[in-house]
Amino acid sequence: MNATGNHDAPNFSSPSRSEGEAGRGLLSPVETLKRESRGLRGTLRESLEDAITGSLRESDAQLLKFHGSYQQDDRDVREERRLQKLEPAYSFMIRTRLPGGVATPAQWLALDALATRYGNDTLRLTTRQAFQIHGILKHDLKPTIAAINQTLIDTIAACGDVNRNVMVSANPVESRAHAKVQAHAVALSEHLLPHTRAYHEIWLDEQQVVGAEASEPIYGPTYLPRKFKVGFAIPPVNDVDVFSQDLGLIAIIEGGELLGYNLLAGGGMGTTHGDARTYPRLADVLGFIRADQVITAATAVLTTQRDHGNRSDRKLSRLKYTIDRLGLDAFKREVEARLGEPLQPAREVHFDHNGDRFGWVEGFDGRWHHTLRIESGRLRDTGTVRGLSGLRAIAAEHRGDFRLTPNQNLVIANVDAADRARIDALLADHGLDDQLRGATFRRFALACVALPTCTLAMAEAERYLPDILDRIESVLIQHGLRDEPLLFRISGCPNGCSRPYLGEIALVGKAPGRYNLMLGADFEGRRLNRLYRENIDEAAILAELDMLFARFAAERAGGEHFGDFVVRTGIVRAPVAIAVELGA
Ligand code: SRM
Ligand code: SF4
Repeated sequence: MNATGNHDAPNFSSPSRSEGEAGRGLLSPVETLKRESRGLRGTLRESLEDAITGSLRESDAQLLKFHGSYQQDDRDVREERRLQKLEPAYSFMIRTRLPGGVATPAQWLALDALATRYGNDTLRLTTRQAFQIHGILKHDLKPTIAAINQTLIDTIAACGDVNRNVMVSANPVESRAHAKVQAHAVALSEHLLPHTRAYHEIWLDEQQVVGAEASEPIYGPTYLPRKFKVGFAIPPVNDVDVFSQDLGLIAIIEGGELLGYNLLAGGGMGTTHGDARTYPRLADVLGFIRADQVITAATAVLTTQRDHGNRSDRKLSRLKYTIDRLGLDAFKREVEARLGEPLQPAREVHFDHNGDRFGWVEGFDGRWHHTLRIESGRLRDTGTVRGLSGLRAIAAEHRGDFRLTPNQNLVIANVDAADRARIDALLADHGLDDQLRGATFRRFALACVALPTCTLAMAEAERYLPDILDRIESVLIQHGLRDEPLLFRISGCPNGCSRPYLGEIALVGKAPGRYNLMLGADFEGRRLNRLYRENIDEAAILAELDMLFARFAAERAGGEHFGDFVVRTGIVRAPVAIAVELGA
């Protein structure tokens, strides 16, 4: 074993040259790993059976992601354990695949039971409408994944260089077309699943069929160069932040009928501090497709990225960089060639906001939907707020379903009018009836997981959110801005899991207690923010916000949003807006 307690493993930081990738230089080591993994099997079985360590071989930890799980360790005790010459306190996070975030009460109850039995007594709702369970020990991974599958949810391709969880606008309130969009998302998610049976063999004890290793009709032997994300938006709500997706589809609905979608490509948030080659980017509008073209058009975009994406430098391998390298016109021509016909001109659309709408709303069919604010998407029982128990009690009686929102909140959906009072009572019993208290900006706040589980975190996010919200709230109140809707997002590193570059105010972790302060996105998810102050601590953040809120309160024009204000007044340089006016 090496110093971290892992088995001796290939060195994943040094690239190797491989055949068949002419013109792209050295292949990243992950490419070789995928190619040689025998359809994502690797030596995962052997790694799981090794009782000497709580970790997996490094190569298997990489492959595990394609099966929907990450190896992590408790970073709070990492140093202490190192001094004691103990291996890190390893555990695993499991992420579900859950297109559109729709789950039945039975599925909710099963996941809750697993989080309590094998996990850390919390359920985490993610920014991509999935569940995460943290803190699973190696020997419990297989029973947990098997049990998730028994609920008819799986974790295939929830992580890894494949299509990830497909997002859909969460609230089925206004539109009859919502169900059709949701069905498209499910169909696309299924269509883009890897074909390997590795998952079924390793976690569900399916017998391996001889010769079944090789065939991946869509992905090929090395899958995608990097993760690939799809989101379906239903205007006027841009809750999925459609411009941040590798592939965005904006539903075009007329007279209640779904006509098709505007097709977008090339969004992405992740950056690396100090590496100017990396940047957040908004997706470009490619054109309009008919509803019956969803699968072919999405496959055309995905396979263009498969064949043209950068496979040597993983920092530059997302679709956004491929488009910028090829040029948008060339990229679009390639997609059209694969689609077999030209894209039609994009249709005009309008978005109002990219947040959630809270409380009860009646849907078009007379059923009711209650959107519940869940801070950072973390459900746990603490003191008077018993989120896990409360939702368990509701799931035990609920006859509709649940919808996880892209903003880490939860819709208790499809409730009969007669059942509303009972749900309200259960929410109150568990301290969940007061989640919208305080200044308005609190309800829009997003925080990524960060410490202690995220291996990449440079600073706190989720655990810091309650404190920083309290402090920013005091400053807002001093300036009479208590009721100001304002998008605040925080992430523990520049990877951007809370989509911070679309926050009107965002903190991006640099080091413990230090953040980059970003300003100037809009309220609809159509404009990126800009760096305003680099690497500052809490005192400096609050001092800056104090000064900015004072100016905003005094100088704002009409009902102007804060993000628009800082751009109009030149406090930050005008960020890159959505360049193409949709439909123009
Ligand atoms: Fe993320 C990696 C958590 C949404 C960009 N993300 C991670 C990992 C797995 C860290 C790791 O690689 O070891 C984090 C696990 C933390 C933990 O302990 O749970 C992690 N990402 C999350 C979640 C749970 C954040 C949350 O608070 O909800 C979200 C899970 C989504 C899901 O259900 O699938 C999550 N991640 C996002 C988003 C937002 C989105 O997709 O809408 C982004 C920005 C959009 C994008 O991809 O451009 C995002 N995560 C990243 C990146 C940067 C990718 C890049 O292009 O550079 C990484 C690091 C990487 O891939 O190397 C990353
Ligand atoms: Fe971890 Fe960084 Fe993502 Fe936060 S933004 S969850 S710190 S990878």
